Amino acid sequence: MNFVSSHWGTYNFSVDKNKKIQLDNWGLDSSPTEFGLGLADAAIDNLRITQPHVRKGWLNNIGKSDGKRGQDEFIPVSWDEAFELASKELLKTKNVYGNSAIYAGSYGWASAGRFHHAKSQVNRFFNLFGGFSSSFQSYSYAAAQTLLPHIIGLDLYTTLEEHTTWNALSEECELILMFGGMPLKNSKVSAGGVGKHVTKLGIKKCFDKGVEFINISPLIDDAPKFLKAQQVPIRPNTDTALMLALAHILIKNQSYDKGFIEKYTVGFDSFSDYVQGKKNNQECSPEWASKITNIPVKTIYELANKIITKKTMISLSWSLQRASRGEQPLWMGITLAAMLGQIGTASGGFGFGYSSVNSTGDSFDKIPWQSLPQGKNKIKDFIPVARVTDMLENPGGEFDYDGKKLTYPDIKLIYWAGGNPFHHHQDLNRLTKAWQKPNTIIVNEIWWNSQARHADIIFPANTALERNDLMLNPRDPTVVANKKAMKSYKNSKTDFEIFSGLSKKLGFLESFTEDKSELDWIKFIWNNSSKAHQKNISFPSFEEFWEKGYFELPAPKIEKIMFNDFRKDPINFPLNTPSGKIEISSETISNFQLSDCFSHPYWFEPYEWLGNIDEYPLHLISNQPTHRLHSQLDNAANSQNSKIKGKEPVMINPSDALERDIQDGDIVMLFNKRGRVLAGANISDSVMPGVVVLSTGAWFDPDYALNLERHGNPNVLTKDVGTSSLSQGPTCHTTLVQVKKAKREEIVDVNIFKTPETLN
Ligand SMILES: Nc1nc2c(c(=O)[nH]1)N[C@H]1C(S)=C(S)[C@@H](COP(=O)(O)OP(=O)(O)OC[C@H]3O[C@@H](n4cnc5c(=O)[nH]c(N)nc54)[C@H](O)[C@@H]3O)O[C@H]1N2
Ligand SMILES: Nc1nc2c(c(=O)[nH]1)N[C@H]1C(S)=C(S)[C@@H](COP(=O)(O)OP(=O)(O)OC[C@H]3O[C@@H](n4cnc5c(=O)[nH]c(N)nc54)[C@H](O)[C@@H]3O)O[C@H]1N2
Ligand SMILES: [Mo]
Repeated sequence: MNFVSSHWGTYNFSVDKNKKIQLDNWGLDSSPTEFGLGLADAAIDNLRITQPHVRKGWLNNIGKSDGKRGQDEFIPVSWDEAFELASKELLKTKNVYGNSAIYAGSYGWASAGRFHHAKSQVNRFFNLFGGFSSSFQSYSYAAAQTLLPHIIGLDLYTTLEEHTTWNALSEECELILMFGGMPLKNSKVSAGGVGKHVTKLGIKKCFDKGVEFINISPLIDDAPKFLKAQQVPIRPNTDTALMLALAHILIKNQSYDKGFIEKYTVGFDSFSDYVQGKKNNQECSPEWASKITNIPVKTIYELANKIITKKTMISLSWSLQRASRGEQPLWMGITLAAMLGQIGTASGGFGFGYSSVNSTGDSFDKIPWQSLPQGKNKIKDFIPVARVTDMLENPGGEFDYDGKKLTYPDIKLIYWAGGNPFHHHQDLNRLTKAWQKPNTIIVNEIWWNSQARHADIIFPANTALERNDLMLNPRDPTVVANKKAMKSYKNSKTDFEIFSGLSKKLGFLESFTEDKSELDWIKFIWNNSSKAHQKNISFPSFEEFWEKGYFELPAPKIEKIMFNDFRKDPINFPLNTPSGKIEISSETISNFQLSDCFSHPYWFEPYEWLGNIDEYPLHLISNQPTHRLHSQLDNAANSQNSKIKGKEPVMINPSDALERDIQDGDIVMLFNKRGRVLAGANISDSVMPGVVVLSTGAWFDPDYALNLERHGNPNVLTKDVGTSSLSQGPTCHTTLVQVKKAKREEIVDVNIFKTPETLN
């Protein structure tokens, strides 16, 4: 069978009589992702970059910044010319400033596929070139990545892989308290690819077996409708206060699990003193929390009563920690789960990211598959990934990270492949200014999105339809043979071919390719993976696998229960924390002496929130989009059909709309001191009053002269400041805005979907 695999699912492809690629849902996937079918059209649309391009201003003044990135014209050049220009700049930067002046952190999801994974290709190329300044952590869960090792002794990825499965939960759990919900739209994707979508089945199984769900979220849609979940609207970014009040009730009633706390945790007493207001602080009473969260005191008591009487799972969505002091809700959620005493059983405990992606809660044995060998980076400079603007603005500047003082490298050249900072980064008006500083910016990109339009040299990359690859996601039990459906569109190339061309110019082609073709590499990855695991799994030969198109790993023999060993035997299976236990208070973090993350969970006021409003009275949630993956496929049918008069929809509560004389379908302007954005009004009481939802991922479409974003990209409005000096994660979910109906003369058409004119 012919398959193409992607982060959003696996599809069959065929070629119709006009030689057009047709994608169809895979019959074995019970919840396929509709928007993925749009890749067939997007792969041949007029926004594809058809050959290498160089920015005019840069070419006139090679290797110098002229402040015109994002507002200049492009000149098409041959591959040889583009390789020549790029390799000369790479060499010059290396020789004059050293490899640390090259930033190839290149964050982003790119495409599924183990071999063509763009970041692996970037790493392999730059490690052979002598190294690069890199990025560390993810936009998704940076605060968790730093915090979890301190408090539960597991890194983030292991934590996710260890999650108690839906199957196990459905048997024993009675109540799931969903902080941030379990939006099914988010379970459509998983980094590295999806075989079968299982989250909906998993949640449904729990529901069918009688598990009760409560949705604590500003947005009703965060809970699948069939759950009929109780809705508890909460002011964004105040979950920690609610959980502290629940802890307060448990402490006052003496109804927390003292045996569990004593045996499996450290530092409870100090935390308990804080909750009771014995640390020169306000008591974290339900009345106190009600004022912060806007949840009635009565509801808080009812919630406490439920979690005391039922076997409860505290489920936290990843979104909670992409916010100011994002470490706290996670730490507090784990603390609350510890007080309920079910960690290590299938009755409850805590979950982090059930339904944030497809894989969490799935039943699979993790297999550490072979990846593309990438070598070692000799350059030690790195940044926490979301500190990219700070780095560009402040070369040589000092910053805090996980108890250390580090220094920003001085970046002269940026290379990016497979990510879109003009989608993912906060405060884009700040980024676009800082982006002018380096001498040269090179990107491999597929479409004429803002990422391409803000570069100096553009190498046109191709899509998953144009390559052979292997979908080999360690967190998905299906392995897929991604077969090439069409030849490279116009003059585009694979990232592997692009880096091969560059390494040839730079004299290390042989080390880069090892004389292996695309298919040789795929066989190498398959053969090494299957050889390493043949003791436990009987693999078909590569040829059989390739012919059939997929391979399903055997179902695991036991259902995973997170921390089950630790619970059964904490002496022989201690956690990898200094105490060997769950750290409700962490001496390590306390010793860092930070002003924005203390020794135990703590309520910090966010830098912007509904409890303290001035000019901008609405909280903006820029959640993950339903109809695309971030900015990917925004140019395809599903996402385009969801627009309102060409703009990204913003969800507004009827009372907020009425106050502003906004009708459904109006073009509105969202603004704050960081920027102005046009969007289309979608009036709905799914969202609570005081909150607006503008999903992330509309292609950034700035009108620089008007200081206006024409399309609906929320990152013009978000603030670019770290979660805390501990993790330095992104805080996109902490943003206040004002919204008004746009005047006729303020409405400007979207321009980003028009093919730019290039200078021939
Ligand atoms: N406001 C706000 N901002 C957010 C978030 C939020 O919740 N709110 N979420 C954040 C999160 S969690 C994340 S993970 C980030 C995601 O941010 P990104 O991962 O950067 O977003 P994508 O749109 O997936 O960008 C991938 C880019 O790679 C290109 N591409 C795809 N395949 C290939 C390939 O094979 N080769 C090459 N060379 N290019 C390819 C695509 O065209 C696209 O431009 O966004 C973050 N930003
Ligand atoms: N279809 C689709 N699915 C995706 C993605 C995509 O682009 N498209 N992106 C993927 C990626 S990279 C990631 S990291 C995951 C992210 O997964 P999440 O972080 O879980 O996703 P979000 O959509 O940002 O947030 C989920 C919900 O949390 C609620 N929320 C936000 N802030 C708060 C708060 O302070 N308190 C409470 N209680 N609720 C809050 C919002 O209403 C929001 O709808 O999604 C993945 N799934
Ligand atoms: Mo993410």
